[in-house]
Amino acid sequence: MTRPATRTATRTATRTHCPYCSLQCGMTLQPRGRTLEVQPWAEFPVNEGGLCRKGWTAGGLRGHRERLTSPLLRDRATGALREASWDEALDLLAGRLRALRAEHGPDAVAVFGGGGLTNEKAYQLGKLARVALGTSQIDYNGRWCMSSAASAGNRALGVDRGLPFPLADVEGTEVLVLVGSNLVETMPPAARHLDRLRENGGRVVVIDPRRTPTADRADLVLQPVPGTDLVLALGLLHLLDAAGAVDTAYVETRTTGWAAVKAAAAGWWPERVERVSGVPAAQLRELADLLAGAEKAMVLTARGAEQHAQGTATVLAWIDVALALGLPGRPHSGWGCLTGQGNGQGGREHGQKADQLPGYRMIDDPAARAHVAGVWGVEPDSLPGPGRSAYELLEALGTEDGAKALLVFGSNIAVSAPRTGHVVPRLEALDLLVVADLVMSETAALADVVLPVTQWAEETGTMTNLEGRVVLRERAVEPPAGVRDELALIADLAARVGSPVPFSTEAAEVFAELGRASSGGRADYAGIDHDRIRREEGVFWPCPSPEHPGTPRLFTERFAHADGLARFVTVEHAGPAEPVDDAYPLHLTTGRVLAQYQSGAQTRRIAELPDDGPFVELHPMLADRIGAHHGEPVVVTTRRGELKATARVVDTIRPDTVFVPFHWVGANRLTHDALDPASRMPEFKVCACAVRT
Ligand SMILES: Nc1nc2c(c(=O)[nH]1)N[C@H]1C(S)=C(S)[C@@H](COP(=O)(O)OP(=O)(O)OC[C@H]3O[C@@H](n4cnc5c(=O)[nH]c(N)nc54)[C@H](O)[C@@H]3O)O[C@H]1N2
Ligand SMILES: Nc1nc2c(c(=O)[nH]1)N[C@H]1C(S)=C(S)[C@@H](COP(=O)(O)OP(=O)(O)OC[C@H]3O[C@@H](n4cnc5c(=O)[nH]c(N)nc54)[C@H](O)[C@@H]3O)O[C@H]1N2
Ligand code: SF4
Ligand SMILES: [Mo]
Repeated sequence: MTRPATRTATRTATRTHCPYCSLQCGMTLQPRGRTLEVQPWAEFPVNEGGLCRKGWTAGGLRGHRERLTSPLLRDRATGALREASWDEALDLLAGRLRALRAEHGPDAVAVFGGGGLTNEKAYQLGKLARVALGTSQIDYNGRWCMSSAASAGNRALGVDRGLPFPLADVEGTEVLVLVGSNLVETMPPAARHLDRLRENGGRVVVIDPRRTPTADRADLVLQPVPGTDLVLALGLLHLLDAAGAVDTAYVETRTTGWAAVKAAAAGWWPERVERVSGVPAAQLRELADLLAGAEKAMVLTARGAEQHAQGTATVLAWIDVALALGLPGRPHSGWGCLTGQGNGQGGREHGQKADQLPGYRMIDDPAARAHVAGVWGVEPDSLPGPGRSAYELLEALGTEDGAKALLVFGSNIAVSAPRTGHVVPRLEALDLLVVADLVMSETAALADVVLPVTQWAEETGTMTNLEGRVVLRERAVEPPAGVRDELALIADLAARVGSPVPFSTEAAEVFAELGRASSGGRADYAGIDHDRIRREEGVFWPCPSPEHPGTPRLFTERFAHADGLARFVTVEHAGPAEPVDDAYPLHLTTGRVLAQYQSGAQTRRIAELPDDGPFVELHPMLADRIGAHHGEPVVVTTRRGELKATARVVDTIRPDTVFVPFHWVGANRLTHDALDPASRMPEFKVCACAVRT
């Protein structure tokens, strides 16, 4: 037998991918005693051996003293968590789940998943909910991530895949517009592609209320008031149309709906855009000129534009810009979304989302139900219908018609959910909270049952990166004693709650089943298997058969709607759900810093990563007005709560806006829970606040 291509010369070194973000940087792991040494994997095309600080230090959770290594049960008498055997924990858990289901019906049990889980885990979790528990109540943290881009992509282009081209394609474009992305800090190795784009003579444009390290690499920086990106897009459409820069041949042959968008954009002349967005009309004209003069251009949106109550509309407006210029499907051109979590893409395709079955099939579609039920070996009628979106699911917990038990796999809700002051009491109101995690996250600390599971280097599974490239994470080391493989845990739990069908525990087998379930669906993985990924270093979906080469680039001939045409969608600006006023005169926005990941559950435990939060970024003019000093505490308040944090006085932020990273407990006590009507995305990126010393 030939040695698999992904093995390196050293027998114990394993080629795999980073445990964190959607870039899924290739890396090589070398076990060293109790830790894991991370080494480059130079040939992997997305990062070419480069990693960010989080990637280089990712081995630190291996053998970490805070790693969970025994199931824990909450002792009713003392209220404290105590160690238990796996059998005791799972027996108790299954017994209580069965009892709750018998008393209140199957929807009494809810499941909350994560975009960091492998495709195999995400698929099994959806099956656990729909088949073993029979509940409709499942959703996941990806709803808070790229759901607005997903709903906009589906609506306009007929499919939802983060990037419709390999990331390296950006190097060949002439103008790259980043709308609400701080790529240099959130996907640092991707910065090499920006640098090459500029070396090739291309321009980078960054739209962000803060002048970020990404903006430092840009040729043009627009700093809008948070929540006004939609208006910028309408203003651009206005200018492009007036300049005769609309690609009429493309619009006529490949799209529908332009006339209505053109009419709507007519009302958004640059000075009106400036009044709403704060972006000088001259800057908008400069951007319009850049785009009008380019053959090839790309618009990439990220959370800054998407995490709004108008997130879907905002992305649609930017897709309108891309379509007007005839970009999607053209080489080195188009619109894409920079997805976030390691498996943000695959995690939403295979059944964790409240309204979806594997393969990106809709759960209310009878043909989709029949197909997936066939693969699962159950009756289509036995499958529940659509459930609630992430925030709505949490908001209903413990209420009359909400779930009484919640199983959390791969999310630290107590920190990362919007309006945690409202969500944490919902978690506390549950009869039963179960958390599977690697560490005692803030959510696990609230649980009645804590289940310690394997992490990335201790298990095999696939991830789908931001490009739609399915990659393989290989098991590199044995898990610590006491920790359970998560696929085995899900299978065991399914059996104990009386699943009518068995669950496989082998990742390759689960992936093959996922392939069958996805076959013929929008995200078709049927032609992909673990060995093929090893040989080809990633395969792009859709890939319907083993002979199919995979699809690195979408839309070259047609869009994914039945008629092959893209849809212009007319949208109107409504503004943030909570406008500023005299009591709360500032815009609060939230986001990330380079050295921390998400709720911080993992990265705050890595000693080499700076843990210097929480902090509040504010402009010197604002600091002067309220008497705040750099490095000293300030208090941020909103109608929902307050946070005391260290002031960082920086002239890179708008004077009317403050920024708080959400990696530390408390940021989300402040955030608003307004949801986008289509995607159910919470408005993480803007609400009204006040700051005092
Ligand atoms: N270091 C690090 N990297 C990560 C993560 C992490 O936690 N830490 N998480 C990963 C995940 S899950 C995700 S989703 C991605 C997110 O990646 P990004 O979207 O790049 O990250 P954010 O910091 O959330 O937001 C990006 C920028 O949006 C800006 N912004 C705020 N409000 C607005 C607005 O109204 N309009 C515009 N145009 N911009 C606005 C913020 O100032 C911020 O600089 O990062 C991934 N990579
Ligand atoms: N204010 C504000 N809030 C936000 C955002 C924002 O920009 N601003 N962004 C939102 C976005 S984009 C996202 S993606 C969410 C993310 O927020 P969370 O869902 O809280 O993300 P993580 O901190 O990555 O949580 C993952 C948890 O799962 C554990 N874990 C890791 N791997 C595994 C595994 O394989 N199995 C199991 N069972 N557990 C595992 C980790 O230890 C950690 O406790 O936050 C959202 N919240
Ligand atoms: S950019 Fe993302 S995938 Fe790459 S090393 Fe950093 S966290 Fe890991
Ligand atoms: Mo995310």
